[in-house]
Amino acid sequence: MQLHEKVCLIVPCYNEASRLKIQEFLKSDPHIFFIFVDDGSADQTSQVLQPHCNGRLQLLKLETNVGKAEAVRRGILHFLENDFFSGIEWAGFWDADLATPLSEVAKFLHYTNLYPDVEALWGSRVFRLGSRIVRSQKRHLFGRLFATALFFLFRIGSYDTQCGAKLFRRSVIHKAFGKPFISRWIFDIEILLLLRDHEVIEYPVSSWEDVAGSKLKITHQIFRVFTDLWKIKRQYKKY
Ligand SMILES: Nc1nc2c(ncn2[C@@H]2O[C@H](COP(=O)(O)OP(=O)(O)OP(=O)(O)O)[C@@H](O)[C@H]2O)c(=O)[nH]1
Ligand SMILES: [Mg+2]
Repeated sequence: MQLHEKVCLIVPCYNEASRLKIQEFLKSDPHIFFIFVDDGSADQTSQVLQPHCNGRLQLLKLETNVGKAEAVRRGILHFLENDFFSGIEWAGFWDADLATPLSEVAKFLHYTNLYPDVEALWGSRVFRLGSRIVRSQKRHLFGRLFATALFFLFRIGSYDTQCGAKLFRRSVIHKAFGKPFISRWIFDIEILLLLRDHEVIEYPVSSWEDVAGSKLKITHQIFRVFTDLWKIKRQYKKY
């Protein structure tokens, strides 16, 4: 499937030098633009990216590590503030490991034919006939428990809030990304709460594969996730 309009993807990168499949980005549909955000990596991430970043691929280098949420937000603000991207209607974020392949971008946008007023397209890892989702049982189970908890806590009826592939229409970007997030990893929930009155559609990705080298150890982050949930619940009361 081919793309018929331009889209800009923010790719947060933290110590991704050995995982970045730079050729995949280079050979992707020319309608896709990339802003790689090197989030204070201690490895060669910037050196790997730099030689390729001049037009369609760009590099934003942060001196210190600020976490995925803030790195994505800085990349999105760069998109909004830079005239180079002014003709692009859709922007979003995409995990650097390409667990969601770039061939999915066109399929995401194809959804706008079904939902012409949609303002955010939310990748979702649904096991279904016709999809290929390769994910560990532990992570799948954690995801189901998490989604259930979110429904009870916030009445959010999303199947999967945490897939690292999401697109937003320019009109909602400021509302979603204008202010720093409270949480480091589960900022996706904050976005859903901020966009509660907007049309957000879950797109069940047709391909997703867990890529080795994850920086997120669920067992290490679980306490952080719970405290962030509590902070979000308190802060976003009015939503
Ligand atoms: N900016 C920033 N990005 C990070 C950090 N840790 C991870 N990332 C990026 O966040 C994205 C997702 O990280 P992964 O390590 O692939 O996370 P994961 O455990 O695979 O998560 P799932 O794909 O949801 O299972 C990648 O693009 C990482 O480079 C961090 O501390 N800061
Ligand atoms: Mg990953």
